[in-house]
Amino acid sequence: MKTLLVTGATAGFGAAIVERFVSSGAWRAIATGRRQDRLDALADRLGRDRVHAACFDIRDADAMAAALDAVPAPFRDLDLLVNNAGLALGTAPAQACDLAQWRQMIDTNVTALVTITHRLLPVLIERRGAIVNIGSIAGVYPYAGGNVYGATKAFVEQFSLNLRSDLHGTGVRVSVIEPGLAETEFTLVRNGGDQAASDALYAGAQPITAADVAESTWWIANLPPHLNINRLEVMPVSQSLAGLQIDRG
Ligand code: NDP
Ligand code: 8X3
Repeated sequence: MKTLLVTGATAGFGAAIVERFVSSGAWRAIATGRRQDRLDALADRLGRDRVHAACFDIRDADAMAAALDAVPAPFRDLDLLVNNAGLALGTAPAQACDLAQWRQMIDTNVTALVTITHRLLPVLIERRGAIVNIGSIAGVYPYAGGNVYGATKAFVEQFSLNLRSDLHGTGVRVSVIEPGLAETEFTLVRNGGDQAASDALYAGAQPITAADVAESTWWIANLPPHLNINRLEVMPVSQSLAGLQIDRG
């Protein structure tokens, strides 16, 4: 049996990834996030012998280290790290943004991601494992209101590609998945809990589902070991790119 660790497994992509892998019967999972009740529900549903719940705020490096030190033996031989925990806060133009929200996105999407990766690289190298980072189309294509969120995801893309170079010869695979419009709690969080705004964004759009991202992750992780997906960009059919803007004022 193989083991994966999924950050941000209390909702959205992360919960679906844990479900997809553990339900296969071939994987056990360490599931992380801040909401203990949701981690408990996931572990109870899929089996405590198959899901280890590790509750911590990923921005708190000491709490992260303590939680990883406390992982029980069967879950310690890590084969796959899925760096998924992350968030966007706000859609205002840069000049109207709250600096605290910018810092929270950087602390979560960038600093915490590199901290947990740094901590787990030795075991991943030892086991010739894999890393799947969840980036975003927002890290590739700019849009108004994307400012720091998009920049954090651009970091995730380049960090993933650079990790591949550094891990050359170790057998460790590194991939970044870059989804477009996907219905999870993402927009609820981004808009400060405004469910109507979230519903309005996804209405009629047939967005990507969490299960779709879980399936992409499963595909990447289960390819023959001589193959590496460097970067996988996925959009719903309903979403495409539009042009540049010109100010004639
Ligand atoms: P959700 O809001 O549904 O899930 C986000 C997860 O991140 C939750 O489990 C949450 O756990 C966790 N998380 C956030 N902050 C912290 C923290 N400080 N400590 C620990 N865990 C944290 O969103 P998605 O599933 O959509 O997002 C998953 C990833 O996918 C993110 O990186 C996001 O940027 C990215 N993404 C999302 C897209 C979308 O349109 N939905 C598209 C492209 C990329 P908890 O709150 O319990 O701590
Ligand atoms: C989430 C996708 O387009 O809402 O990363 O920024 S988008």
